[in-house]
Amino acid sequence: MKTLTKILLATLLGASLLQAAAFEKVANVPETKVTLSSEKPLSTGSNTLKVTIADEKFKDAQVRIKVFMPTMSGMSEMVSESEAKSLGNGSFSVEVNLSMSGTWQVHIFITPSDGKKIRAKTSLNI
Ligand SMILES: [Cu+2]
Repeated sequence: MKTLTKILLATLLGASLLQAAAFEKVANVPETKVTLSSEKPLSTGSNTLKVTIADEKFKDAQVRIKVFMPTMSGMSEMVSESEAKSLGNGSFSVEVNLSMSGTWQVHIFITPSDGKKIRAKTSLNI
C-alpha cells in the first residue's frame, strides 16, 4: 500500500512538472508583480515569452520588452526590442530574439491605459 501511494504521488508530481513553465522569473516592481515565463526552455534565436502582470489595473496596458546584452570584448551591445500582444487578463505574449548564449538583461515597459508607466527589470540566462 505504501509503495502504491509513492507511485501515485510520483505520477501526480510528474504530471504537474510537465505543466510548469520551463522558465519562470519574477521581476519586482513596487506597483505589482510581473512574471516572465516560457513554456519551452530558452534557446538562442527566437523565443516566445509570456509576461503576466498581477495587478488588475494593468490588464489593458501596452507592454514592450527590451532584451539586451551589454558590450563584450570586441562586440557591441546587442539589443532586441518588441511589442507584446495581449492574451487577456493581464497576460501578454512576446517574441524575442536572443542572438547568443549568455546573460541577457530584460526590461519590461508597462504603460497602463490610465496612469503612470512602469518598468520591471530582470535577466535571463541561456
Ligand atoms: Cu554577447
